[in-house]
Amino acid sequence: MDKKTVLITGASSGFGEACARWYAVRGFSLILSARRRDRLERLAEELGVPVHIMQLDVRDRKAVEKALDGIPEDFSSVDILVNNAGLALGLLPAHEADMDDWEVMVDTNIKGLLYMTRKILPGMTARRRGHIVNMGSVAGSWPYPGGNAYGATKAFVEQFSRNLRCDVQGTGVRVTNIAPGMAETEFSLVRFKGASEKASATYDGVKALTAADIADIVGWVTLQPEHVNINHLEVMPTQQAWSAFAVARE
Ligand code: NDP
Ligand code: 8X3
Repeated sequence: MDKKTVLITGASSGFGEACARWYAVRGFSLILSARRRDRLERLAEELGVPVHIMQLDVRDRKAVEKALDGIPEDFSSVDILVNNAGLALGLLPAHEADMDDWEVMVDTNIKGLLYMTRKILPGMTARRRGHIVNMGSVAGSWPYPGGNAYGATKAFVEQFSRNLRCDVQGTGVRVTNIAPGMAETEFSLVRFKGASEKASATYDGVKALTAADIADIVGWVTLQPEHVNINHLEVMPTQQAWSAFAVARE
């Protein structure tokens, strides 16, 4: 197999950073993107493989297009796109939720993922190879109180991934939706807007998934033989499962 190039969004933390480490150990060239350039630079220094940094807010369509048009020649054939940048904001019921939070989630988890995909995909179909890994969530399939807009953005990611597969069928391009459950990263710190005690309480008494667990899965999915497409992969900590229907009794 030729040396490949992986573009990872949200590489400054959590799953994205762990994916960068996973691919670097295996000698891949990396394009790492996030808003926090300092973190990307520190990570790049550690990795020991060619890295192109793109400081980018995925919500900014023009910035995404400019950054992707400006990828240096050595990195320009993206073999794997890990559409990972994303977030949840808040856990309030829909009738109390903050509209600004909803907009940020839609703009990041849905529109940002669309901007990246639409720019990268034509190169993949032209080369007749490539793999798009979208970071969904269990929240995209399973409802929970306060999951409202966040879960809906991840349901979008799941269905968009399936629809993408239909469109690229016959081109050799693969598409996978990864749907993790509870994983301890900066996710809850972001969701609870810096309230660190509340964030860490999310994981009390649970051996949650780690970012490295998810990176192993993303890496494994993309290193399958080219005739194998994993469509959807859901993973939870062993201690997490679904719950019964809730009934509001009189
Ligand atoms: P982290 O908060 O640790 O990482 C999120 C990453 O997304 C950061 O690198 C952040 O970088 C980046 N990001 C957020 N907003 C933007 C933006 N507007 N533009 C560019 N980059 C952005 O969380 P996780 O690693 O846990 O989350 C990664 C993905 O996994 C998300 O899509 C999340 O929804 C999903 N997920 C997480 C689960 C969990 O329990 N942890 C479970 C299921 C799915 P920066 O702030 O520097 O821009
Ligand atoms: C993150 C997992 O259960 O907090 O997508 O929504 S959950």
